[in-house]
Amino acid sequence: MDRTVRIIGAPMDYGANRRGVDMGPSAIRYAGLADGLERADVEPIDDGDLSMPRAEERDPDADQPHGGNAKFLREIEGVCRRLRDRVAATRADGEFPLVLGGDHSVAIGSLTGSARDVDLGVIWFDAHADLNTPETSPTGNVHGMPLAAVLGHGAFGEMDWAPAPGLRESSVAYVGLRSIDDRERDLLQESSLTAYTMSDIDQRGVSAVVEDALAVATDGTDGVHVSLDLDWLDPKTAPGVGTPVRGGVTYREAHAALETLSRRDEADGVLRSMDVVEVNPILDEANETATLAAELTASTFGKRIL
Ligand code: HAR
Ligand code: MN
Ligand code: MN
Ligand code: MN
Repeated sequence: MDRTVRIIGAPMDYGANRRGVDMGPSAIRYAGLADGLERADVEPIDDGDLSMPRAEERDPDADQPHGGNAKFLREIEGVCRRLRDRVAATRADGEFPLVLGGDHSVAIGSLTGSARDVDLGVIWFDAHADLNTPETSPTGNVHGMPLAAVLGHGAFGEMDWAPAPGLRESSVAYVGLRSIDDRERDLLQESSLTAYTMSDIDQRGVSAVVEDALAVATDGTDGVHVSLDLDWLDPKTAPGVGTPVRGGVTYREAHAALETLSRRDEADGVLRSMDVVEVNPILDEANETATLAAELTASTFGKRIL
């Protein structure tokens, strides 16, 4: 076994506009995640799920820190702080944290945990830029805001611990964007983030684009966090997501992308943490999207056809 991967379930749905994504961790485990990792010669250790606070009445605006446009921010802040500490402790033990969402707001915890005491590069596979702030968000859903929170944009109330010194915009690369809100686009264009859209993939092929994303995320950093939002894929392939956007990558393109990461990782061990998010088995038939999530994770760790 090359390495130990510690699976941390984060069944969070507070950042999304619908229930069901909280069942992501069980659905991905049920789809054979551990077997796939073993086939990739990785030793999986399952840490179970983080506990989630109960929101009895589920009033998104109840008693929120700034009464701002960020639903359930108080609950999300608490969960992400605990997740950050679990991820940081896992890295400190020399293990690889694999966070299973839950909605994409969990990335606030995984990124800040992985960036503790190091400079972190990030590759963000997503249809969406997730760069809204409470001020710009058209929905108030925090899963559309995690990168703003960790990069220090916007007012996130008690989550003012999120901007991590080791996370710089110039070390973050998006792959596969195709749905960006107007004010979010302004933020993105003013930033030093690198964004590869679906058009870049159309023109250059996914492997070349991922090579470039790796160059951005490894330049001057100590390692790379991979954030895989399943809505990066085309909804025909991954229907079980809350916010599908047509025109995403195919099944083969997705595997090719993650195999590109794994080949680089085999050469120089650049990957240090990962999250797999936005799987909503309620919106799915036959657990297709979770199965895909498990397969793509195994590809990231080096599972090959032969
Ligand atoms: N940009 C939209 C918003 O802010 C939609 C965001 C989200 N969905 C996600 N994240 N799944 O990638 O509400
Ligand atoms: Mn996302
Ligand atoms: Mn998305
Ligand atoms: Mn405050």
